[in-house]
Amino acid sequence: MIIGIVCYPTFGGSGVLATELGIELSKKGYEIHFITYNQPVKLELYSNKVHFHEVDVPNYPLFHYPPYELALSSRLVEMVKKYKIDILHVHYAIPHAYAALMAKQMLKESNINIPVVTTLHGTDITLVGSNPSYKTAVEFSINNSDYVTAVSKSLKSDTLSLFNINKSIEVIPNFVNLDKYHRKTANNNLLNKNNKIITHVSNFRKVKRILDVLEIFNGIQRQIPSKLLMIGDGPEKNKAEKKAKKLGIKDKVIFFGKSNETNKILSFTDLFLLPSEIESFGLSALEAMAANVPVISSNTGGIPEVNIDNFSGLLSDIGDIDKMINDSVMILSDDNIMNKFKVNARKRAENFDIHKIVPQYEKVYKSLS
Ligand code: GMT
Repeated sequence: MIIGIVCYPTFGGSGVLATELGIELSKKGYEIHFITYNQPVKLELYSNKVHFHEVDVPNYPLFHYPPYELALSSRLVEMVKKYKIDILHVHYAIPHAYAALMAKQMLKESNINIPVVTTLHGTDITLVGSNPSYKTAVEFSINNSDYVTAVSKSLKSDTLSLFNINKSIEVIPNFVNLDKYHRKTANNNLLNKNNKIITHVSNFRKVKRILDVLEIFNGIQRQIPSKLLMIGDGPEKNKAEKKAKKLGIKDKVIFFGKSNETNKILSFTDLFLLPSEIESFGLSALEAMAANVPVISSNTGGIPEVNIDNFSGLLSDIGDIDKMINDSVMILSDDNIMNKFKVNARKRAENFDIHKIVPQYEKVYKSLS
């Protein structure tokens, strides 16, 4: 089967997930065509089963906003015809599902009926998608896709309550490739072995509550020698750097920027922080758990479907910084407790093993072909 995958080519969870999905499908014999504006960051074109086709968006002085969805839908039509693509799987509704449906319409003129699978990831529904400027188009795109999946029960329920949906939505949770995550035995040169390592990974957007991450770490480091590793980049990074300075913990916080090697950083991490306001799933928490790292998170959206309270980590109300500090210190200060959480975190992550979840997508493709 030949599958076209449309996603954001960035470090965001939906792009990472779509890329890992394509790579895994190619290993299983599918021919995969990624169609997007840049080569996805996690994509290595090492196999003749994986292809990347760039979407070029020519600019023109008249355009205040270059029309990406127009260029994408045209490119999709061209690629479906050229490579005889059987199915388009689009990740993140805006504008991918809309562009794929336009391509589907155009292809009908050539008597090609291409099924469109849309996977909803999170803010395409909860934040951006439900904005009145986009809502009608997003609702149309969901209702007219041939198959719709959501990455958590919580996201499915948000979709049904925010939009007028007449389509069934299947929950297919995100997955992790457990083989990529191992504990590192040797100490990293960067870090003094007496320090506990606390890590946060995100796109540093407001919903991630980055300032809470720093407040929580501040509380931890007062009681336990530790360092905070901040992985990622985004609009709140400047504020976060200023906050670290203001709290007097600048020398204990390392901003790494975007990294393709989070698995290596997680391999020597002791605790992961994810105090988000909104989170449909929390792929970064799952990746931490795969590396035996307990997760201190907020109890919001799909997080409790991933991080089980008092098992793989501890959950708190959004913004309950004091509880998150106390929970972190409780885990970090007792080796027995820490080891129990570490083992449980990996055990919990095994439920989301790539080899268990990808067959669920294959079943969807087969039902449409
Ligand atoms: O909104 C984002 O933070 C980015 C977005 C993405 O597309 O990368 O993340 C969403 O999708 C991820 C993959 O399914 C989920 O793990 C994240 O929880 C979700 N983010 C939010 O809901 C805020």
